Amino acid sequence: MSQCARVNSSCKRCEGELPFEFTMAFQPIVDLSLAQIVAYEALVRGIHGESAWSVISQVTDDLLYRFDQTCRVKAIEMASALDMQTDLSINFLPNAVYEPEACIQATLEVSKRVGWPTHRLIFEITETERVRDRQHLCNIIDAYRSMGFKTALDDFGNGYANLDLLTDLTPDKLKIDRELVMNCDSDFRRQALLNAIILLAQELDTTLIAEGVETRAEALWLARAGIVRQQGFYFAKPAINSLCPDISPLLAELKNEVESCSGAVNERD
Ligand SMILES: [Ca+2]
Repeated sequence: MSQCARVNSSCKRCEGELPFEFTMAFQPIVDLSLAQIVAYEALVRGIHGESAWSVISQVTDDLLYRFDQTCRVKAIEMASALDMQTDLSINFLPNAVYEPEACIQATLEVSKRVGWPTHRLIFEITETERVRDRQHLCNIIDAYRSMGFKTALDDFGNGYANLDLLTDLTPDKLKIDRELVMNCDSDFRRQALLNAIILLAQELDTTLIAEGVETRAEALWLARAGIVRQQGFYFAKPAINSLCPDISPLLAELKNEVESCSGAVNERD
């Protein structure tokens, strides 16, 4: 698993042209306690705005490493060109990394070239259900942390339980899947689960991010429960090769609404 194909500083697994083109869209992650955008997630898209799937379906096993590397480089180059001032969150497939130290070289090189500080990079660990070698994943996370990157566990609570990964891993952030977020303002079962996850995150000292927030009611319930970092269509859709329009009035309004409600609760106490 750990044999790197890098020979004389080039890697035959991950270097070379891909036989298809793609671009990146960026979707903001907001913090409602700050009323600010704190990060953008880079999402793969076709060059004419086609879905992520239309691109990813062309990635054969042979191209996996090259594709993963190209995504990182493209995301950092584009974020820099757009003058993004926040963190940048990049999805990564643990199975596309052989040797963390070697496979990160292209990322480090492009970060240096465009002047993107490594502490402003977050790697979202996706498709954890396909990770067969748990130790390999732990090694990647440890190596990334020692290099100054932040890590997030993606799609938490969806389908394959990745709850058990937390026995071995401590990511900086947990991204709660839309599956748990939808209708959280009115669904008491989801509220019970989310409240349990909030306690878990406090114990493990990890930051929660709710994904797939689509309504104001969901955003407010989550923020009042303590999940102030959120992402979803309610705030902004992913924008191809651009940052989202100014949403600061919306964020300020939500912050006020959350705070006025907490004040009311405190007064009752
Ligand atoms: Ca993600």
